[in-house]
Amino acid sequence: MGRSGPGRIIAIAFSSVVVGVISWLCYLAFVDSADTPQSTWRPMSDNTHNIHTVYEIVFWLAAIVFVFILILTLAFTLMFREKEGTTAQQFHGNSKLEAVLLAVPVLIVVAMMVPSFKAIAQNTADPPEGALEVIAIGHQWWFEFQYPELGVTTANELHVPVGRAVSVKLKSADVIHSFWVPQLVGKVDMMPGHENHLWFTPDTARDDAYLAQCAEFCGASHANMRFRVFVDTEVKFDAWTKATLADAAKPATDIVKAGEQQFTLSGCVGCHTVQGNAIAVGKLGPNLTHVGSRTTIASGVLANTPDGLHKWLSNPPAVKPGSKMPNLGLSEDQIQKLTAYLGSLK
Ligand code: HEC
Ligand SMILES: [Cu+2]
Repeated sequence: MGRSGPGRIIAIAFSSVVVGVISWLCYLAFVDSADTPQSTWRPMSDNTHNIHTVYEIVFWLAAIVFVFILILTLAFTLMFREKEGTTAQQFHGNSKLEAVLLAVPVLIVVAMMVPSFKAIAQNTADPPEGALEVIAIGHQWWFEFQYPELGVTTANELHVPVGRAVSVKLKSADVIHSFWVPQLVGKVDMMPGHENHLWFTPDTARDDAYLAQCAEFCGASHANMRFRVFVDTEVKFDAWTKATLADAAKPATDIVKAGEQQFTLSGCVGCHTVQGNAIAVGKLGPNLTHVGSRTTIASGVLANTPDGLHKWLSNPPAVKPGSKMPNLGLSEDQIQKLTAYLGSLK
């Protein structure tokens, strides 16, 4: 049998210190990651608060079990190791211990189950009256957003007002995608031929976007399928809605005018809609009516700058493998004109 008295105390103390150091290092790594833009430890809506409450309970219960089991494993290894004069022995039949070993895990499971069921009920309940309706459609590899109530269609950047519930219908134009905004809501699959739903009420308006992405493998550029959610003040959201409903800006300079012509000549109009341009009614790619007012292009992969546009137009599949926008073999001159035109579409 194992050693007694001081030997045991030393073994337990030593194990506690070792496990304490390991846990502390884990904790430091965790604290470091908690403030990253997609960290679920910073919930910013009712939906993610509900999820986070469960997550925290499970996390800390698991942390206690982790530390406790690790200390015992290490301490017992030291205490009951074979030494000269001692031999290992088995014992069995300790009803009290067995009862405890059964009761504790059951209590832990119940402690996780009750809040889980509550959160599931809250997050899958019907959205509140007066929620803003949005239809989100997953495409390989970008997101389309329609607001039926406002008559707005846009892509890759979702604007919502703070404090109002947003009810999202999820669809797909091709394969299965998944809608995930770690700090606001998710994740729920976007299925072809089947409509899913989710809703959330963002609680904090801010200028920085909430980063989001497809969370279901959907092909070559799945990792390049991101989107951004802007939670605006009511005033800002109304201004955005108004600006987005308006037709595209009319060309004001020669190069922009040349760009608009190039947009037709290069066949861009067949895949892209530009509201106010009677022949630009394509639906295969994102609506470009106000592309100039988005912060990024190609579903969050490039900054929306002349450089970014240049890179995209030079060779889309080089930026996003498998891109459904082909390399159109544009000349430098054509790219310059198109970049000026797209930049003017505020
Ligand atoms: C065959 C259809 C097709 C044609 C033709 C086409 N595009 Fe696209 N375009 C797409 C698709 C699809 C995307 C989305 C790609 C992605 O993000 O994966 C896209 C994305 C874009 C974007 C980024 C939009 C955003 O909000 O992220 C711009 C800008 C753009 N196209 C401009 C053009 C221009 C300019 C032309 C003409 C020279 C053109 N496209 C021709 C299909 C097309
Ligand atoms: Cu995906």
